[in-house]
Amino acid sequence: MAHMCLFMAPGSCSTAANIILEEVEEVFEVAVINIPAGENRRPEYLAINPNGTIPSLRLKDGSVLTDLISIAEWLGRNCRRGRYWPADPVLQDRARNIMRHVVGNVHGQGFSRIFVPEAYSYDPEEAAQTMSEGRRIAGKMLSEAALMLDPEGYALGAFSVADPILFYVEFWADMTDVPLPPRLLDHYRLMLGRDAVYRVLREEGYDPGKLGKAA
Ligand SMILES: N[C@@H](CCC(=O)N[C@@H](CS)C(=O)NCC(=O)O)C(=O)O
Repeated sequence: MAHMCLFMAPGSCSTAANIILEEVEEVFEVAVINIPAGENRRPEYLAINPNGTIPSLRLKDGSVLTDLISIAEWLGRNCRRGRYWPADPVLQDRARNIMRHVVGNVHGQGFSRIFVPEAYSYDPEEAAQTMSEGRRIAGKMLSEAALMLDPEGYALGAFSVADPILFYVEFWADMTDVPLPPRLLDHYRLMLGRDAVYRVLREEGYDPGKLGKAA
């Protein structure tokens, strides 16, 4: 049977899916999609994921998951006997709320404005203003995220798939000098200490030793 295949771009939100696949110890293939070159809008990729977004995860049976949160939850539930997806419905609810807040608000409202200001205005002169608005929103949404976590350690106490989801926006904050609230800086550093995170960052072209320094 074929291995799973992750369609990804280094340093993008697919880093979270890459980390989860490593954490659950799945053997998987990687297909790099070059977003600046428009590969995500080519017919070959749209046939895999009609949204043209990454990540996508092709499962062993050939079916494809096209949404980061679905990918995280599916891997958490179905790999390593579900050890990284909580059994308690209240914790599942918290995990989904954290993941939705990260993807929809921290990323979708904040970092998207920083990384793709042109998606918000056709006027190039407005780009700087859009990016600065993105930094403000990302900071506010990160502060809200901090309140959703357990007081210390991983987001839900024990490690779960919600943690790599939180990690990718903490990583982006580090890369763009958006200050992290203390609770998230602690979480980010905890994640940087995990072997799977170290391996994925190296594979994606980053030096983990240089990360997590900002106070
Ligand atoms: N709702 C999607 C959004 C993922 C997303 O925004 N991915 C970005 C990269 S971080 C992307 O594919 N951007 C290219 C585009 O939207 O054209 C998900 O959660 O999987």
